[in-house]
Amino acid sequence: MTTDLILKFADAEILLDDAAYHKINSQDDSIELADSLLSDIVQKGNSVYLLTEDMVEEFLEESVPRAEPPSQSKLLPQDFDFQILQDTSKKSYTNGEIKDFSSYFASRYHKIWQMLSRKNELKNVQPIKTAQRSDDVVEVVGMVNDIRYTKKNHKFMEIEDETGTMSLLVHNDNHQLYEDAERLVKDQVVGVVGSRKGTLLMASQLINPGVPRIDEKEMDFSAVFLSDIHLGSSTFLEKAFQRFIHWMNGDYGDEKQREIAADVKYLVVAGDIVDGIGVYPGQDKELNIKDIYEQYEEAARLMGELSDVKIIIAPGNHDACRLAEPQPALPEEYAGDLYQLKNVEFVSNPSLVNMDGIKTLIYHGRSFDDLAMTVKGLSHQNSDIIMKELLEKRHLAPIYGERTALASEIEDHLVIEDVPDVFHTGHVHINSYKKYKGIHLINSGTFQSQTEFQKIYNIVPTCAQVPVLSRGSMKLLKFN
Ligand code: D5M
Ligand code: FE
Ligand code: ZN
Repeated sequence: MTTDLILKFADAEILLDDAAYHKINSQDDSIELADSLLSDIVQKGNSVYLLTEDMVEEFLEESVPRAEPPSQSKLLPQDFDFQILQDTSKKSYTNGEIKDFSSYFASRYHKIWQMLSRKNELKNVQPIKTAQRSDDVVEVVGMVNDIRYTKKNHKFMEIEDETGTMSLLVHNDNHQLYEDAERLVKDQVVGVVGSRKGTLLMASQLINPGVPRIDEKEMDFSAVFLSDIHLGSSTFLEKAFQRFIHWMNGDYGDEKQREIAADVKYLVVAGDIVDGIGVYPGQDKELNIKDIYEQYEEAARLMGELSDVKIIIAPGNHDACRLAEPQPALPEEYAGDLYQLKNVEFVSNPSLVNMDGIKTLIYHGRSFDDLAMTVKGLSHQNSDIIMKELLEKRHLAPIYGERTALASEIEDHLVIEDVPDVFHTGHVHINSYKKYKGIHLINSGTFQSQTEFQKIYNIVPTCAQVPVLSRGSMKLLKFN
């Protein structure tokens, strides 16, 4: 045995000093250790001729399998079929300056024109300038400009394309059409069939790009949806959130709930992870954590307890991000500790991700404020109807220049180009769910109780209720 060891090293022309020899010899598996030591030396290309005890110790330390750090997932990386399909974080070329205005709108127009021109009703679509000279029935695609009512309460608006503008009249006798027209908003791109009377177009059909009915996908896992955690706020429901974390880890809930937890593979967070600072006047008084870095440190501490799920985080209007949409992913500068977690993916708002075949469109939902204000019948309480409307319009924030700051990029990234399986939003702090044409429309509510601001606006949040898409069916888990 002893000679075997010395011979092994002698063969490799390496001398062992006494201490090193004793160190190796004292190990249970001294021969195997000698072999791996020698192959390590060869592998590293070291020209070692004298092996000391220090070197043996160093090798032993290196080769001891380390305890897995908690953030490393039990699931191997290859167990996740995850891709970020659309992310604008690195595609933002402008600082939102006015000179890019025209290319931004041209991009919006052309993307939606592409979708509309494939419709049967718009087979003979013409540029507005040509339509102005055509007889009788015309088909055009225009951006809605100016919406008004005539004295007799007909709807009157202007539509525009790159070639010209046209006035559009929707008669209130035509109830269905009038209802459709009531859902039109400024800056949206719409298809119109109508008959031309001079410079006026009498609409007979208004056509949205819409979405086709999609087939439901097989799902052998669960995905959890969160938003509006508002960490750092004095109204953040910490105890409820702890219960949620415990449930995720299999330590909370009845048997059925724990079964669901065991299936969870993805956790998607659609913005407002923290309450932020200086988001509204007097916010200071409503903050428990008044430092933005500390707010994200706390987020990392809580998220860090989740080990075997992939966490996808998009920002919201309270996060430390550019406010104008598309919002790039959370900057590492602010959320450094979250970036240390190996199982977190950072995406822009909006973004599209693939989670094992389930295409998920993530959007915080700032534009809901504008739509709720503008369109009759839309409100914060029924964001599912707003989501349906946005899908029909194929745009996440059609109204330009209201509360939703939009960056005038060269390209309009808020057009919904791909039809998702899941459309996940937040912002309104009120849960909603609807399945529309096979698409799961999810609003994931909040972990923040009613704020002073919300009291004034009579917004009553639904708190600590977490939607889980469990093997294709929706479950709402309550932690309050
Ligand atoms: O939004 C929290 C809640 O407040 C949510 O229901 C939307 C609503 N909200 C936020 N800003 C406005 C404005 N400007 N008008 C009307 N309603 C609003 P959060 O993003 O968490 O502050
Ligand atoms: Fe929020
Ligand atoms: Zn928000």
